[in-house]
Amino acid sequence: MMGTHRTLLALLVTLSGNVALAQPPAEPLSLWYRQPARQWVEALAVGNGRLGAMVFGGVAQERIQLNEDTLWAGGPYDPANPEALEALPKVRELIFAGQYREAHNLIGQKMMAKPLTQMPYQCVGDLLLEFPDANGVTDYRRDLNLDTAVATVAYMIGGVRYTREVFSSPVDQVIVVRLKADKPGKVTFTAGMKTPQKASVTVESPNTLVMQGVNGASRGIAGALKYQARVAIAISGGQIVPRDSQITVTGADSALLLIAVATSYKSFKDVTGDSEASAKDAISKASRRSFEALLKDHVAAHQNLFRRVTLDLGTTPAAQRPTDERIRDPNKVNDPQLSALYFQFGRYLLICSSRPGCQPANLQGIWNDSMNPPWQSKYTININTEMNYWPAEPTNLGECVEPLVAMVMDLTETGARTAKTMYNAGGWVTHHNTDLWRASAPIDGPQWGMWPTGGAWLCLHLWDHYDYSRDKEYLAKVYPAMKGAAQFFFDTLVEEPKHKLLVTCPSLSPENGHPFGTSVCASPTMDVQILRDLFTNCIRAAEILGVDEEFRKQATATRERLAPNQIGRSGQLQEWLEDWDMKAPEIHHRHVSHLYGLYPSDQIHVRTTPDLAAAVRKSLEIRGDEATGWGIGWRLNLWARLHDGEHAYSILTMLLRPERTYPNMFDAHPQFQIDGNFGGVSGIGEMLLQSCAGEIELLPALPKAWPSGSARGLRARGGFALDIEWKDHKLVNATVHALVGGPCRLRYGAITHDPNLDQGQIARWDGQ
Ligand code: FUC
Repeated sequence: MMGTHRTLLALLVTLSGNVALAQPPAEPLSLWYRQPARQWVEALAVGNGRLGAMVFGGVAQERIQLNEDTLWAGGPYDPANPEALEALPKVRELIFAGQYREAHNLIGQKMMAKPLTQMPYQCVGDLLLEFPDANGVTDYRRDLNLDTAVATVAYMIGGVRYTREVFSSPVDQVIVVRLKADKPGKVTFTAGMKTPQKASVTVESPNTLVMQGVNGASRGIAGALKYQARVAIAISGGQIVPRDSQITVTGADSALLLIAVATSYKSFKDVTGDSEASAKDAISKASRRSFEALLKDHVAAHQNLFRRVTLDLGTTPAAQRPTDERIRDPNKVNDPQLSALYFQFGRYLLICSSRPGCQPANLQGIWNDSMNPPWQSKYTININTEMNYWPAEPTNLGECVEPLVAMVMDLTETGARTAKTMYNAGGWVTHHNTDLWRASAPIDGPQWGMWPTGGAWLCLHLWDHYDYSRDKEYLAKVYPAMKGAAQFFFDTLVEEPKHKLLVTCPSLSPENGHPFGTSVCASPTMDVQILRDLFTNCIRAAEILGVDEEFRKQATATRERLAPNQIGRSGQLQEWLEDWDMKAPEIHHRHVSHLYGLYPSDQIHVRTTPDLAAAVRKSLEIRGDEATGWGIGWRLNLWARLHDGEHAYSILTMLLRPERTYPNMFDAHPQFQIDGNFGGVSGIGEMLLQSCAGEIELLPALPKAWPSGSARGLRARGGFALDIEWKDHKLVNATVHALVGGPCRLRYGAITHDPNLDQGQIARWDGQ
């Protein structure tokens, strides 16, 4: 610790003397800094979807904080409360009688999950490298190259240039750290590990650190996972000496560290994996390969996804400055490249936290240094998990949705148990959160948890993946999950006495209290909108697959009996069945659930339903712009869908200020929550291209701040890829690539163009 402070001081003294300031990296899509990270939200994130690391870049001590995406607390469990079923009719009766608080209390007593909170996502621990030679540093720079997904630390001491490179390889399933110096025999360090887990650290002679342990219990659920982390060190030149639980390298020319981590998790119901064998296997395979070979495959795998989209919003001299200074600068109007960097950083984060075969990106993606992170860093599916995946299809990262789809498949199983236990219903249900163990019962308390529509919302992502790819084989695989979600609502929607509508009951408008002392109610607007999408997409899917005529009829008939979207007395879109909005206690609430109809859905649209779109605008004005990171992210997408580029842009600048973006570009809820990053990416995308309401609209919300630019490789529904280019605020060229072929309607302002393209065909249009 003292060492770190001394180094920092020496570094600052050197820098203030203005000697040898590091230059910006050659790759413009880089995050970079002239000092090491002092706190976690300054460290740089690498990841391969499963293995994550935060690189601090200290000179006396490097801290590489490690994560593995299945290291959560607890073990397989089923928290659904069997008392719920008996309480359900009474709860409904109380709600229909307007006795909301009484209904809330009964739900609290009888219907909530046991335990009341789900399991936390936890950290593996740290790899610590201590460097004895740390004084007189010049030219310090650390950076994260988004194009190669490599974090680099470089500095000079006494005429020697030291370099550290770190990446997490999706190909070799190891984190790779290479230390080198530009003079022979200069690499000297001691490696050790530490962890807050129940684990031991030993050395397997001569060159491997081994941490092995078990995950923790949480809220009465015993830990059921074993895990192992291994760090194998290979050197060229010099000496390697193991002692106790550390390994010292002296006088080497370079050192290569391979880090493997594995747990015994196989699935939400199977924890019989062999963590030691998996970790050993990854190390032994990667050890046979050179650094160059590991790097080459890693970069190729990353670029295969990352390079599909380029975005140019213009560049000013501000882009030359270190990333933390740019975020701190309140005058963002002259830094359009920062928005492009934020966009590409978000795509980078999705690639690094959600690759096929891994767990979906949780509230912190895969990056977490705590045993009990905020909201347990779970999957909060009343907005946050969905927001994580908003940019996936439009920014050409469809593969990254695979872990989410796999999680939904798991939830059809656990959620079927919850549907049966709590509601005696068929199909499956998930409430507002889930975790590694796919728990699906209502948690935390009635005002947050008593919301049955989480699984139905996730089904929108199942459909969207088809709609962007038009892959029928995939659709056939996910269709039963969509149908099961609909089945649950066929069985649980009840007739509301006043208007004879079919309603969800009990439910709530996510987390927002109405004027009667709780959020618990019947048929909040968001539920209706989600169910309308679910039924519509089920009907479309069944038609495409040519199946289930009866089911289609039932979905159509049920959809017709749902409540309509309603405009309230203040001209706003009503959040509830009744016009309660202006009397709700938190009028500026961060959630804007009832605006789901405009985004992510398109059942409300400025062209097809202008009155409802105007009501959404009114609701947004009443709600206000200020919110948590993801709250701002959602507002950004909504203002883009309202085609108000200036308002969308002003919201984007709110997201990019230091209150909502940490120095390492992680979103600040605060604390760190990754959804804001992803909401920001999709929002920037929505400003430039919208694929909804049957059209592909070009530059629908282009702000004055981006007069000229281009975006290549964006995707639209129907299997189209698009390149667009604009100059002096006007579209100059749009190129459409038909990946599957079919009709396509392009729109630029009031002008439309309807090319009918064969598969593989390319069409150009200048918007005239
Ligand atoms: C919901 C939000 C909170 C937070 C949490 C993870 O409960 O209301 O703001 O994002 O999820």
